[in-house]
Amino acid sequence: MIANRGEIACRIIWTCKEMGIQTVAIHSEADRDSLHVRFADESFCVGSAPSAQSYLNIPNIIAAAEIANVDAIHPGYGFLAESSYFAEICEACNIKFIGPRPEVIRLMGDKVEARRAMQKAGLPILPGSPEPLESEEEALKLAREIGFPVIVKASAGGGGRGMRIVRTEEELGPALETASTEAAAAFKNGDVYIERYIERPRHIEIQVLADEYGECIHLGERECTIQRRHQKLLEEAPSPALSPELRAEMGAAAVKACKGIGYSSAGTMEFLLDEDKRFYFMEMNTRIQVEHPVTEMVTLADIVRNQIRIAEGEHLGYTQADVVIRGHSIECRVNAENPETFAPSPGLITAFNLPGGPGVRVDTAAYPGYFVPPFYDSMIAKVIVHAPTRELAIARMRRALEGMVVEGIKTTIPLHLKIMDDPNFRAGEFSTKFMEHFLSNNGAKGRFDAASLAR
Ligand code: MV4
Repeated sequence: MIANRGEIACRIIWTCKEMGIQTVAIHSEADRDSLHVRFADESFCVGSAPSAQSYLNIPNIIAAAEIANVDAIHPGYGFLAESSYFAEICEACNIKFIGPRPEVIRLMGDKVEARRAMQKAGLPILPGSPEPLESEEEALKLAREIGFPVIVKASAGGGGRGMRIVRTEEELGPALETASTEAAAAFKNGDVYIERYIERPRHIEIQVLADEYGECIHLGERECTIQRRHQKLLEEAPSPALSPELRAEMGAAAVKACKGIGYSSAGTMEFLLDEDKRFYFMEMNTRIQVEHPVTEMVTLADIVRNQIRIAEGEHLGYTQADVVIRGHSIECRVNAENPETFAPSPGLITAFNLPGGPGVRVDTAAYPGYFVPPFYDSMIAKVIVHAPTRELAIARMRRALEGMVVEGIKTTIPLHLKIMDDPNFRAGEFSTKFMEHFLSNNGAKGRFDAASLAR
C-alpha cells in the first residue's frame, strides 16, 4: 500500500511494478481521477479532500490496509512518513512500515535529542544547548558563551518553522518567546534550543542506505541550498562545493552516525556547510525525499527499490566501493504557482506536454485535463536531468524546461529558466541567501516576459 498521493505515489508504484509487487492506492474524494489510483492494482477512498480526513486518517488507512491484506505500507514523504505513531500502529497490525524503526523516527523527530545522539555518534554539531532551554537567564548565559549571532530553533520543528535569528542580547528574550509560542501552536511542543548561527551556509545532505543488520553505505550528497522560505526550489548532485575528499569525509561521518543510532532503510543527514567548508549536522530525515532522483541519476541506484528490499529483510548487498558518482544531475520542482508572487495556482491543466530526449526524467502525476486540487502541496512535476558535466546539465535543463508545456495554470517554469541563466548559479557560487538576492535583482515586473509566462 502506498499511503500517499501525487508524483511520489506514482514513483513508488513504478518501482513496485518493476519488482512484480501488487500495489494498493489510497485517495481522497478530491483525488478520484488521480494517476496513482489508475496505476495501482487496487484503490480505496479513505476520506474527504482535506488531508486530515484522508491522507492523515490513520483508522481509515489501516482499515483499507486490512481489507486489502497488504504486506507493507510505503508512506512516501510528508503526511505520515515521519509519524512514529503511525509506524507503531503498522507494526501492531503486522504490516511492515517501509522506513526505520519507530523509536528511530521518534528520536530524529526531536531535534535536541537528535543533536545529542549524533554528537555521541561522532558527528560535528554547532555549539549550542544540550537540552531544551529552561529560562531566559540560561539562554543568555549560553548565548554569551557561544557568541552572537545565535539561532533559536524549535525542538519539535524542522524545515525552518519556529526559528529566530538573534543578533544582540536584547533580541534574545523576545525571540525565545515568539519561537516557543510558534512551536507550541504548530507542534504542540514549545521546547526551544539555541546554537551558533552560520551566516551564509550551504545546505548539503547525504543520502544513506542501511539494512536491518547494521550494514550501511552512502550515495553521496545533494546540494539543496537554493530555497525560498525553507521550500527547496531545485537540487543537484553532486554539489559544486564538495571535493571528493570532503564528500568521502561527510559520507563516512553520516554512515558512522547511522550505525551509531541503529538506522535502517533510506535516510538523509542534513548538514550546514560554512564558508570555510566546515560541516555541521543539522537534522536527519527518516523518509524518502522529494529530491531523491538526482541521487538516483548519478549513482544508478533505485532508492525506492532499496527501501523495499531492506524492508523485506534483505541484506544491503553492496559496499561503499560499489557506489560511483557519474556526471551531474539537477532537479527543478515545477509548482502550480505564480512564478513572481508564488501564489498558488490550482485549476484545470488544459494542455500538457512533457520534455524527453537524452538525460531527461520527469516525475509527475499530472496529465492533460488533470485538475490540480487546491488542498495539497503545489508541486505538480519534477524535471530531472542528467549530463556528463554541470554545465551540460544546466544546458539540458534549459532545453527541457523550454520544451515543457503546461497551460491553464501558472507554473514556476519561467522562474527556473531565469535561475538557469543566473551568473552566480552558473558559477556554483551561492548560499541559502541566493533567492533573496535573486528575487531583488529580478523582481521588477516585466522580467518574466510574456512568452515564458505563457508556459
Ligand atoms: C541554521 C542556519 C544557520 N545557522 N542553523 C533552515 C531550515 C532548518 N532546517 C534549519 N535552517 C537553518 N539553520 C544555524 N545554526 C540557517 C538555516 C537556514 C537555511 C538552511 C538551509 C537551507 C536554507 C536556509 C535558509 C535560511 C536559514
